[in-house]
Amino acid sequence: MLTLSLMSLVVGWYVIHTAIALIIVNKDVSQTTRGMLYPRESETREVRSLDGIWNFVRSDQKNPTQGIRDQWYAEDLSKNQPIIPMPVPASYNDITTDDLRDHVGTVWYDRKFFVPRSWAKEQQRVWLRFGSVHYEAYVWVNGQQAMKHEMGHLPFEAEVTHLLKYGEENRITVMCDNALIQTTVPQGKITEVPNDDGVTIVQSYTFDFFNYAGIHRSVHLYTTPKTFIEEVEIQTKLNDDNSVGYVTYSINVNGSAANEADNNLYARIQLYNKQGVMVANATSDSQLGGTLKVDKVKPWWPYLMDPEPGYLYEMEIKLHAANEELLDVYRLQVGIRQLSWNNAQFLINGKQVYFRGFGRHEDSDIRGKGLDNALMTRDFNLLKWIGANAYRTSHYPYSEESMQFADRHGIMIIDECPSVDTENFSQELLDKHKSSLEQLVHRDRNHASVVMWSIANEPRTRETNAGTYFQFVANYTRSLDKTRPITAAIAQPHTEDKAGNSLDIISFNRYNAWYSNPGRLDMVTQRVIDEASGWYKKYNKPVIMAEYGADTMDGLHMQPAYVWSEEFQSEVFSRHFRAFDVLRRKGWFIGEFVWNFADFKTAQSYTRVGGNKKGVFTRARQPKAAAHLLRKRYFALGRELEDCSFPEDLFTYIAEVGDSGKRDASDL
Ligand code: GCB
Repeated sequence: MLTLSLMSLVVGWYVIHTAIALIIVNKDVSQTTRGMLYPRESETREVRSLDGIWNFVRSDQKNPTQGIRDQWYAEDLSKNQPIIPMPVPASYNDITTDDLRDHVGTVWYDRKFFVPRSWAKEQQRVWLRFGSVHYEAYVWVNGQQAMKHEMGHLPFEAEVTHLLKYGEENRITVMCDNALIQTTVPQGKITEVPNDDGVTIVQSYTFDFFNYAGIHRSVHLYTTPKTFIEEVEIQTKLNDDNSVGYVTYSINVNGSAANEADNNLYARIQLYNKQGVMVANATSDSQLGGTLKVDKVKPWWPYLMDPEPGYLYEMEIKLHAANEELLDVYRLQVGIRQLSWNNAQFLINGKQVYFRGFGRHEDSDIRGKGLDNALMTRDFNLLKWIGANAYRTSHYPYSEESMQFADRHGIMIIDECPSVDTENFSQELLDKHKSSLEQLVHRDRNHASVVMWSIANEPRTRETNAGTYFQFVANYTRSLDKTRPITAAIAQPHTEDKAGNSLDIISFNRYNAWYSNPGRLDMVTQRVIDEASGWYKKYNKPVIMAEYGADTMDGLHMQPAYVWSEEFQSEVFSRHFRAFDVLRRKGWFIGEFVWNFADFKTAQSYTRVGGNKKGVFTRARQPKAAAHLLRKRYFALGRELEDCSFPEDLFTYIAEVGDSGKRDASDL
C-alpha cells in the first residue's frame, strides 16, 4: 500500500505539467545564455579537467526526491550511501551489470578535488562548466547550490569563485534526472504499470535511440580574470571572387576595470594563418566590435570541394583597459566562408553544394553517449574515407569537440536541436524548444562547419497548432542567426504538413522498401522521385532526403536480396541512388543522407536486434558491404561535381579489360 501511494507521488511529480494548450503564444525565452566560450588556456586563463572516476549513487526509483530532502549534497555521498565508481564522461547505463541500464529518475555523483592556493587571487574568477548532463542537472559545490540546468547535450556553467576553498580540498555533487515528460525536449511519458512485484514506473518515448543519461561530456574548472571576454560572436563574408575575406566580430565583456578611469576597454584582434603569419589585425571600436579584412584569403571549403578543405585561421583577442593594461586573452579558430540560398540551391562561397552524408548518433558500446576522443577521431577518419561531406547531428547537439573537428576537416553540419517526434504542442514545450535553439545557436554560431539549423526531427506537423508552433520556433531561430538557413527533417506526408512554409530548406525522411512496402526493391525509385517532387511543388524550396536506409545484420548474406541482409542494404541504397540522380537533374534537389552512419542502441523492441542496425558501419565502426558501395558513389559525386581525385584504393583490380578497366567513372 505504501509502495502504491509513493509510486503515485512519483508519477505525479513527473506529470504535473502536461496540459496541451489550444492557444500558444510567442513569448520571449526567459533565460538566455551568457558566456560559455569553450574553455581554453591562455596567458590569462587556466583550465583544469575534472574528468575521471566519480562516486555514484542511484536513488530509489520510488523516491526520486529523497536525496534533496535528506540533503545528500551536504556531505560526501559515501557517508550515507553505498557508492560505486562511475566514469565521467560516460552514460551510466551500460557500465554496471545490474538493472541500472533501465533506471528511471535521479542519480547522484560526487568527487573531491583540490583548488590550488595560487587561484585565490583578487583579480581572478573561477568557473565550473559541464559540456552536457542528460537530462536535468543540479550542482552543488561544497554543499552550496551552484547551478541547475535542464536539457541534455548542451553546456552550462556558473561562477564558483565564492564557493571554493583555496589551497584545500573541495567537493562537487551532481544530481541528474533522466525523466522525460511531455514538456521536456525531447518528450517522453512516465507511467505507473503493474508488474510481478506490485507496480513500477516506466519511462516510455517514441524516439528511436536509447535514453542514455549521466554526465556525458567533460567537466572543467577554469579561471578568467575579473574583467574578461565573456562572449565572442563572429560572422564571415567573402567578396565576389573569393579573394578577400571579412570577419566581423563583436565582443562582450563581463566585469569592469579596476580603476573607473580605465573602464574604456578596447580589444586588439589579430588573425594568424596556418603558418602562424599574421594576416590581419584591428583595434576594436568602443563597442568592442569591428571587421577584419583578409586579403588573399583562403576560404573555408567543405571536404572534396577544394584541395585544402577546412582552412582555419586563429583569431587572437586581447582585451585591454584604457591604460593599455592587458586584461584577458582568448583565441578561437575561424573559417572564412559565406553561405547563401534561394528557392532551389544552397551555395557556399558562391558555389552550389550537393550534400552527401549521414544522419548519425553519438553512441557506442559501454560509454553510451559519453564523449570519447578515440571514437570521435575514428568517426572522422571514416567520414573522410567514405567521401562524405556532411552530417546532421540527429537528433540533438553533438559535442563541442566534434564541432571543432568538423571545422577542421571541412565536414558540413546540419545542427539539430534535441526536439524529436515533437507533438502535443503546449506553451511550456514551445518555450523549452525555443530555449534549446537559443542554447544551441549560442554555442555553435562561430563554427564554419555549421551550415544549417535543424529545428526538429520528425515533428508531428499535421497536428492542430503545428503550423503556428513551428512558425514561432523557426522565426525565433532566424532572429538569433540570419546567416544560416533553417530546416527540419519531416516524415509526415507533404500533403498534410503544416511546417514547411516556415523553413528555408525542406528535409524529408522516408523508408521505402523498409517501413513502407518492406522488401519491395521495385517500389523505391519512383516513390522517392514522386515524394521529393511533391515537397518541391508544395513549397518551392530546395529539398534534401535526410533519411533513408534498411536495417542490416552485418554478416547476414542472402542472394537474392532479402530484408536484413547485407545484399538488401546495398540494393536499397542503389535504388535510391537512381532516384537521386534523376532528382539532381531537376535543379532543386540538394542532398542525400543515409540513415545511419553506424548501428546504435535503442529502447528494447521486437523490431530491434540489440538496437537499430541501419548503420553503414557497425557499432564497432567497421564497414558493412554497403559502405564500399556508398564510398564509390560519394567519390563519384565528388569527381563529377567538384573534380576531386579518387583515393588509390577506391577500385579493386578485377581483370584486364583494357584502359577503361580501372579508372573509368562509368565503372563505378
Ligand atoms: C526515423 C527516425 C530515426 C529512426 C529511423 C529508423 O525516421 O528519424 O530516429 O532511427 O527512422 O530507423 O526507424
